[in-house]
Amino acid sequence: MDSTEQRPRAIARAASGLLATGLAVAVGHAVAGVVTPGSSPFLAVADSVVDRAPAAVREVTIDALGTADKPALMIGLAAILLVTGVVVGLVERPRRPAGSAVLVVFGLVGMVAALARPSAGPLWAVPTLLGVVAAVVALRALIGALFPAEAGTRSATATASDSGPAPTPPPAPTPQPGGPPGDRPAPDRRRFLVLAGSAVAVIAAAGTTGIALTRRAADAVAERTGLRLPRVLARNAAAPVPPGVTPDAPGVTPFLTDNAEFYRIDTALRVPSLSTTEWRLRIHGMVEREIELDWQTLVEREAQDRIITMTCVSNEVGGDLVGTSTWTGFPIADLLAEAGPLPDADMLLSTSVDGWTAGTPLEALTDGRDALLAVGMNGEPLPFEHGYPVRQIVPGLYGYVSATKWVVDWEVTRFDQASAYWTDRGWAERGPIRTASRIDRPAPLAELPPGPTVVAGTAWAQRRGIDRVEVRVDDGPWQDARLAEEYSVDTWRMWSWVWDAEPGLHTLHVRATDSTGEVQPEERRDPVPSGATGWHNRTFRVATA
Ligand SMILES: Nc1nc2c(c(=O)[nH]1)N[C@H]1C(S)=C(S)[C@@H](COP(=O)(O)O)O[C@H]1N2
Ligand SMILES: [Mo]
Repeated sequence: MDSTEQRPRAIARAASGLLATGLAVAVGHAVAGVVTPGSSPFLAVADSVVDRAPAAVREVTIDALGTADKPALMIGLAAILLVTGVVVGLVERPRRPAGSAVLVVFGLVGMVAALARPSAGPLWAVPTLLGVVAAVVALRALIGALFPAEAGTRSATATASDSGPAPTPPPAPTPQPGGPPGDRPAPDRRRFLVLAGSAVAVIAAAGTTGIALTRRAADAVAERTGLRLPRVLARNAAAPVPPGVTPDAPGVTPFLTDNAEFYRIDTALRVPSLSTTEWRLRIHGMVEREIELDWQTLVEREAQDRIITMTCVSNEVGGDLVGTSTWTGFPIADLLAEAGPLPDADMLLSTSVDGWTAGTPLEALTDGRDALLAVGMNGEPLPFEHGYPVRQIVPGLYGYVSATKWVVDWEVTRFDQASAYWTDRGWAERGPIRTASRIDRPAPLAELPPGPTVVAGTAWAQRRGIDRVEVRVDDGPWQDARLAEEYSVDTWRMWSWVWDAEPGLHTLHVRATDSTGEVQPEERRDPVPSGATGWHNRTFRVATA
């Protein structure tokens, strides 16, 4: 039995691989719980399998397994991980980190899956990255304890005695499966057991933390999936969108922005998981009556659909922090009226469940515009990133002074008594949206054939509306672009212009005029403190005929 005393048993090596793989999953899951639950490598891979499975396969599995298809998928993935863990442990050697390489490859798969999720950002790579780092460190340490001579972790009693080619100095024994054990040192059992015990402890701690942190989010996801938006009566529907709101040319920006394409701006490192059952809105401060709304008392009111273009104050000239959506919600003016703001109040300080605040002029919320406490976006419950379950939408004001997502508190107050998140950081107290225009096609640096080319884009001046868009080639005269139909003064207005492109390098400029007759100023100013100004331009090379 000498040989089994001396050589690390396969079971110990397999256990090392399993522990390392377990660490990758547990640490990844726990970090994801902190960053954002969907970024858990395990969940991300499961979700992408579900998304990518051909519809037929999906239906067959759902038929065969009923509603258990998701658990079945999880069990399948867990089985793959178990087998992988065993293999990882069996192939790893101190001098030949093949098992570590397998872990890295699996990590890459997890990372790609996480980054490819619809709402992913760069942070979504972090959980997998940390999980794999933890796994490789643990695997190297465990296997090092099992092969102390190779790992060079022991004194040199046996390092020089092995035969065979020794590619790198100092010479060390080369493992020879099936060959005689030789006199390599025994596995360092104590060290191995201590390491394995620590790994088990970390897996247990990280696993339970990860599950606890992601469960809330998973519950909210399940709730959102099953949620029905309040019904909108015909009299509260949005005016239909006529086809004329977009120019009749391929590749133009759509009038309505898909939820997945809609820009996202917030300070939340972790998207809040707030359920409708937890949600409350307290209305207090300078009011006649304090009110507390919950989901039920909110949605029993008459809901409206409104199409509104939102814009971020940080949008650079030509930038894409702007989008148009059909919002389902409840008039903020009515809710405020129930509380009865006192006559000298002039600000609504709204607070998000994550502590972010916005200060909105009460006037903008009560002057008859479609300021909404919104629960739906393009016919769906709000996506989590866009404020599930409840947010504000106020036409004509930049998001930082109006569009509080995950909103839970309204304090009626005064501008001389309160300030909000971005105004505390130097941005303007009031944030009316500036007139802006943008060239969207052709794409930047496009190579164009000479002759007629459709140039197209969008322009916005919420609350005022766009009356004119002009285009200029190089230093030529300003020429009127063709305006698409206006949907409302609160939405962007598309434009197009047919350019008889001549060979050479050309720069196109665009500028808009709002309905008050004010032309966009040429002067370039930064977004800080109250929104960028200046004319957008694009340069194209037109080929010779
Ligand atoms: N809770 C919270 N709400 C917020 C923000 C935020 O950081 N936190 N950012 C605001 C800003 S600056 C903008 S432009 C809009 C963007 O909304 P969107 O991400 O749904 O496009 O949300 C606003 N609401
Ligand atoms: Mo913003």
